[in-house]
Formats: sequence, C-alpha cells, structure tokens
Amino acid sequence: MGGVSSDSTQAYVGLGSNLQEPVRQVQRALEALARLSDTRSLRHSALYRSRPLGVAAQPDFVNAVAALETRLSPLALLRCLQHIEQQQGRVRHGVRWGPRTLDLDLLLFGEVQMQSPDLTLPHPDLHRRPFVLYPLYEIAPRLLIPGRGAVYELLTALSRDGLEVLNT
Ligand code: A4P
Ligand code: MG
Repeated sequence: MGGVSSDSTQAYVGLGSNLQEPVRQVQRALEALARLSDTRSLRHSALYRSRPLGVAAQPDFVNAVAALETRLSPLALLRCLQHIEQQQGRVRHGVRWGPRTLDLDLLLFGEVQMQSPDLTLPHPDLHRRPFVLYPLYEIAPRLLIPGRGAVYELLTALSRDGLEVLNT
C-alpha cells in the first residue's frame, strides 16, 4: 500500500504488442505500470491474442487492459505511459529506430472527458475495439464509459471472433 490516497482516480490502460515476443512485452509493461510513482496497480485482465485490426498484413497482437489508481494528472500519466513505451517499445535495426513493439493507450481516467492535441479521453476508439472492450469487461463489467454507455452493453455490438484468451 504505497502512497495513493483518497484524492486518487481510477484509470484504465490498454496494452498491445505484436513484435519481439509480444507476451513478454505486455508482461514487462504490466510490471512497469505497477512501479509507477503515486500510482497503485489494482488488477489486470488476462492476455488475449487478437487478430490485427486496420493493417491486416502484420502479426497477431497480444492485448490486455490494466486498472490503476493514481494521483497523477491525466497528462502526467500519459507521459509515464509514453516513457514505458520508449523503455521497451523500440528496437534498433542498424542505425535507425525500428517498429514499435508496445502501444499503451490511456483508455479512461475516472470520468474525465477531454480533447486536447495530446490527449483525448475516453480514448476515441475504445468503444469499438473488441481487443479493448473484452479485456475491460473481464476486469470491470459494470464500468460506464462517459459519453458511450456501459461496457457490457457496448460489447453486444462487437464480435469476439479473432480474440482468444492466452494461457500465460
Ligand atoms: N493520444 C491522444 N489521446 C490518447 C490516449 N487516450 N491514449 C495521442 C494514448 N495516446 C493518446 O499515439 C499517437 C498520439 O495519440 C500520441 O502522441 C498521444 O499524444 P501513438 O500511440 O504514438 O500512435 P499510434 O499507436 O500509431 O496510434 P494509435 O491510434 O494508438 O494506434 P492504434 O489505432 O492503437 O493502432 N489490432 C489489434 N488486434 N490489437 C491492437 O492493439 N493496435 C493497433 C495500433 C492497430 N491494430 C491493432 C492494435
Ligand atoms: Mg497508441
């Protein structure tokens, strides 16, 4: 129980990786989240294997969602997430930086709704992504997404095809 007091907020983070041992990438990121200052890691979903959305010609993803309790501001937490991405998310191919191996999205920050150049909350695609909503449902089935509705209701519009819980 370290240093997170009553003025804290529950935040949800989406994790994704499809390069360089994605399971390990996601596990390392979960460990890094648990070490963030002024923040406590509450729980996280299972790891899911998911079919790539968008550009299809790429490896399957591993996705998960984590619940945190934090005293950081939304932007400070985003900066921490980006720092973790940098720590493990880029691989050197010769002299140039290679593709990113870790994507950390700030899905929700309490009930905050905001739109700035750096941060949109809730995350704009959260409600239509099975690889986010199913893990979120696993850890917070009754959660309300500001402006969108309840997770369990949003799920009914989304197929679970291409999404599989991993035994890790
Ligand atoms: N930004 C604004 N709001 C937020 C927020 N709530 N959380 C800004 C995080 N970042 C936010 O992000 C670009 C900018 O968004 C940042 O500078 C931040 O200030 P990025 O992560 O650097 O860029 P990106 O990853 O190329 O874009 P994006 O939109 O995160 O990529 P996607 O759409 O997440 O695409 N298929 C499966 N099955 N699973 C996946 O995880 N992921 C992608 C990545 C595609 N297909 C996938 C998955
Ligand atoms: Mg991202």
